Amino acid sequence: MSYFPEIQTIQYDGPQSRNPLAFRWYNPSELIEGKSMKEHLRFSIVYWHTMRGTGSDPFGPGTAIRPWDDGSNSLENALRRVEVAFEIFQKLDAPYYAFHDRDVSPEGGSLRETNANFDRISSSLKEHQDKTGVKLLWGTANMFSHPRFMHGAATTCNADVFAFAAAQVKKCLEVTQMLGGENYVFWGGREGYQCLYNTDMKRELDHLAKFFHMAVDYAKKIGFQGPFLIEPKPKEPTKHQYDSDAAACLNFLRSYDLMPYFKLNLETNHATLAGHTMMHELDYAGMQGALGSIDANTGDLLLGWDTDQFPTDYYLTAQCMLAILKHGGLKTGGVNFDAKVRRESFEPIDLFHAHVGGMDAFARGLRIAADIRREGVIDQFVKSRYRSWDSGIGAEIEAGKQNFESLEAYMLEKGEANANESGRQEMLENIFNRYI
Ligand code: XUL
Ligand code: CO
Repeated sequence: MSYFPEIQTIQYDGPQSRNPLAFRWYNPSELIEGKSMKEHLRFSIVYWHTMRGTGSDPFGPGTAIRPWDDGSNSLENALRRVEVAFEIFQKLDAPYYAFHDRDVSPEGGSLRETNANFDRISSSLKEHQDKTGVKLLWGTANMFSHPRFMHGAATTCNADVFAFAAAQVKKCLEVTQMLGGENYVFWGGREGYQCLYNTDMKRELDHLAKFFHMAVDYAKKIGFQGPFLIEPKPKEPTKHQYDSDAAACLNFLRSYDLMPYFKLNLETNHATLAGHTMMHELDYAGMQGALGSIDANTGDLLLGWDTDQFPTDYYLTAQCMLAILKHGGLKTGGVNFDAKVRRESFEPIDLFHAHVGGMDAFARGLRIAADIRREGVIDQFVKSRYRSWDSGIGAEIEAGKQNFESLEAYMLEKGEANANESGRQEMLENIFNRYI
């Protein structure tokens, strides 16, 4: 049975295509820098927005029409969603998907019942994966929606809630492994604070680290190979999120000896909420060997919250792909569309338009980034800009052969530093434009 009989599997149709449901740039088997576009981009569709998003906002209920969903919490409804989801994944030719435990399976009256629901649904997910070849990019536990997590999950003041969260992650890790998930993600939705007057920050962060070490120990025990990924985000829902940006996450991970087990899952809209560009976050994580995966979306510069829009801007996607290629590409990670259709785009077909556009924008970004790298003009400029470090005094400083006294002697002798050169920002921005 098909839920979208009028939609065929989306095909590559070339840049001249006028078919809104065709790829103009994403040609999965085409080689770029010796690797297929499919392997570079590793597209993934999220269960939460695509299958569970209703279009509700703080001012009104959902608007989305989803004929297959009866709105109930029943297992039958959840199982029907699995069928629909895999038809969407397949028709979009997306190799991966990602979920929170509670997106796919309903919470029961007790943890035991909740876990039984999850077992039932995950065996259906497994069947559908096997049948279609669609794979799980990552799993994660939703430890932010249920009221029990009001004070946090791993950083809660309530030890019992910590225990509940541990049990939940244990189960979700087992299911992720059973489904062949290639990563496991932590986004600390409630791991932060609203007010320091009532918060023991040190204790909360110690507990967060303890929680992650328990996850590492359990992963080792069951043989889960994939990296853990932390997803930085500075605000929403709490006033201060502990995992606020790439630098804060890496500082935390390093302080608590967690660096070997964790990488980052960077999200564009989270980067902008943190006051950074996505390119900055990617480059920062990449230079520390911690670039794991990306949640591909975009914010709205006129709105100060996490709007999770589909990415359509070639500058943005080219910058992302340039940074990703620079750091060796996505290994176990992927381009995961943590993005939702607008409340006004309430018809099922909008889900297809949204993903086709996002996939094509990233494919175009990959092509642009590869063109920029092939000609190497920007790389050469950067290399030349730092050439004073390649020999002479610069090379000696880098090699640790100089100190304050020797540098003072050097400068006293010389009298003045060599002249500066222009940073040529405008020229470089113009050069970037050549490839767009
Ligand atoms: C929240 C967000 C999450 C994570 C997974 O802003 O991005 O959906 O991606 O928990
Ligand atoms: Co996300």
